[in-house]
Amino acid sequence: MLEKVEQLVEKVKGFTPKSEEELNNFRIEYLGKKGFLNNLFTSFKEVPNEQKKDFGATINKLKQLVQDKIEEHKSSFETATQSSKIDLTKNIPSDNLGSRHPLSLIRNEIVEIFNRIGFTVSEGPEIEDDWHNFSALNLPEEHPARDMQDTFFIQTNPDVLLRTHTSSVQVRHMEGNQPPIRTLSPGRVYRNEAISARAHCIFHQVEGLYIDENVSFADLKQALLYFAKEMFGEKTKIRLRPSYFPFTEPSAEVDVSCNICDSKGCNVCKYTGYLEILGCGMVDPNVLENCGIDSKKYTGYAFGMGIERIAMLKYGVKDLRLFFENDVRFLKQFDKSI
Ligand code: 2NL
Repeated sequence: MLEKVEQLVEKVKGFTPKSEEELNNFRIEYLGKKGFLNNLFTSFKEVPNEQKKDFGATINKLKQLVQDKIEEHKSSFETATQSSKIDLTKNIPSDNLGSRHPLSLIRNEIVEIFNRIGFTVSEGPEIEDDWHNFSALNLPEEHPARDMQDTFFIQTNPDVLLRTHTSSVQVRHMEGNQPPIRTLSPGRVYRNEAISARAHCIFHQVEGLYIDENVSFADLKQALLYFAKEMFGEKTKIRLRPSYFPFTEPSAEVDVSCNICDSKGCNVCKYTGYLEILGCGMVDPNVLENCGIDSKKYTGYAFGMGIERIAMLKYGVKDLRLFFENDVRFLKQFDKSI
């Protein structure tokens, strides 16, 4: 009899359930009403008195072992069943996801539009030297943009500054590549300006540059008309006004028809029917020569626009400072894709 109980002890020790069901059967087999332990306790009466002590101790040991076994494996099956209940294909709630910044959305849109006519993005440093930011671009020594008042210089070295436009990236691109060149340089730029609803000391630009043989002002106009229609709608018209930039000749400022009032005049376009969106021109031959490009063989056009300005027009944002405050209630209104 005692031998039989000891055999059961060994059996329990070696038992490892592979499933919850197996563990459950094990529990019933040992601890159930008609299980081994109940039967053993019943037959306890029949055990001779001198063996009762050993017999009792062994049954108790067996019972303890069975309970420990159940306890040990119960928890592992519980966690397994819990994780198998998690639906890994289920969509997670989207409420706490971030959204793309409106300036990034506009930049991406501009980049995509120009990608479609062969422009590719080039990038460059935000900390620049005088050559790439000013001299190569035909900016004369006495030009106000070079003034301490307008440019952030790093420490006291006048040759280390924060770029005031992304033209510096295009200068670098021309220095390293020969035409045909079709490049787009989006990026952050810095100007020492008082912060207001219309100006900020940090803002964002996209500049474009196209250089090849026989590039004309008509090519520029056509590319910008295509851009305006893609960005503001098929019905959009453009208007070019003569202007001046040190790095282009001739130069122009470009307006798009106001699609809020259908060019009839409203407070957004200040009753002019048009909104200014960018500056452009034919690259000055001096700039081409400064960058190692033969100005007798090649001509090119360039343009530059402020991303904040386009975003304000497109989204009807009245104060530019909102783009820099990163208030999620503001930011969440723009990106509907995530
Ligand atoms: C504006 C006007 C402009 C350019 C940028 C450029 C670049 C090179 C050579 C010549 Cl490398 N021009 N860029 C030309 C005309 C206007 O930007 O209002 N930007 C916000």
